[in-house]
Amino acid sequence: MKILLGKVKHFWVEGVLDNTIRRAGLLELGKDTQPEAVENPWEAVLELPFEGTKAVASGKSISDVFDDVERSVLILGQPGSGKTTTLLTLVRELLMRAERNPAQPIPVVFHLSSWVDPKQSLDTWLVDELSDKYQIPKKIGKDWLEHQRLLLLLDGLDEVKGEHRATEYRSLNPQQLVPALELDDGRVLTQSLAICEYLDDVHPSPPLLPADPFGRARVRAQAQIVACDIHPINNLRVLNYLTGTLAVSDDARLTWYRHWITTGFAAFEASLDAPETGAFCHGDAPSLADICLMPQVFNARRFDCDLSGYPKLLAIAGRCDAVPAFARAHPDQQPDAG
Ligand SMILES: N[C@@H](CCC(=O)N[C@@H](CS)C(=O)NCC(=O)O)C(=O)O
Repeated sequence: MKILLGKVKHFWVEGVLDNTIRRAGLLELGKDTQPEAVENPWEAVLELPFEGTKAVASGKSISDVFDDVERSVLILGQPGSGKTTTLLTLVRELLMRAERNPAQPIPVVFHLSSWVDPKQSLDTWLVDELSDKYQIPKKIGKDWLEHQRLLLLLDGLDEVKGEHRATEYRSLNPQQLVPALELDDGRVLTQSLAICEYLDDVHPSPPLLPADPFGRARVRAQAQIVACDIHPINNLRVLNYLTGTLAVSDDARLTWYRHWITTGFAAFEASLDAPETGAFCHGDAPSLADICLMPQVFNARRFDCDLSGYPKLLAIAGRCDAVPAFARAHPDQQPDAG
């Protein structure tokens, strides 16, 4: 482990980072100093799940920020804006920690540009890189990865081909659609309704479906108005097919979108005119029906659909908005959702 630490330090910190800083220093000669431009050279803003965007306190070290975000961070910026320098500054601080305390994982830098074989999994590529670039025997590299002895720092994400990312995901979901749920044992489930029912089976409290057969069928029917009759025909690939292959205008595409939302919502609103409706779609607790309804209300608002004809549906959406679990699942709180 000490040898690996030395290699990371020698190559990345002394070889790349220190040289970059030296070169930047030379280029700066003869220029005015602008302390405000370098006060936080690596990042000014953090996006945290559940908390949205936050300014980074000035003077805070990147390793402290890294700890604050539970050691999982994606550094974003335009090409040339200093992502690699930021990453390597983090490496330097983490190396110092690992030198002081051998129980700390060793930070290791990998450059994703060499991950070119679409059939190769990320794990296999990491083991190969540890062997090729750091001369760590594959058996040992695999063991360190499995036992989380390494802190993986991946540079060059922009250079990974979309095709490769797609191929990786295809192994999880051959349909190439989200969501896919990978279980702890590696098995994968797809299709959101199937995933929700699975989660309901394994975490029965609070229930997503009522106990009585009629109630279960009613909630499933409401969920399916959205999941089977609105969503599939308004999905991104369908919209792209309309404007791409069929050369439909943007206006016509919007008309299409709004038409299927309002047709579905009219049916949903009618379904709420029933004694089983309570504060939520079925009774007084959220169910699978509310879970399916809410993202569609978000979509409808995003596409400026006129929702004035669906007062019951909107009242329920307002109550869902006040439930913390819905707030946490809101698309604004999902930085990786495109
Ligand atoms: N019936 C599938 C549909 C999945 C689906 O279409 N997901 C959307 C995101 S909500 C997607 O991946 N769209 C990408 C596309 O249309 O290309 C399910 O319920 O899981």
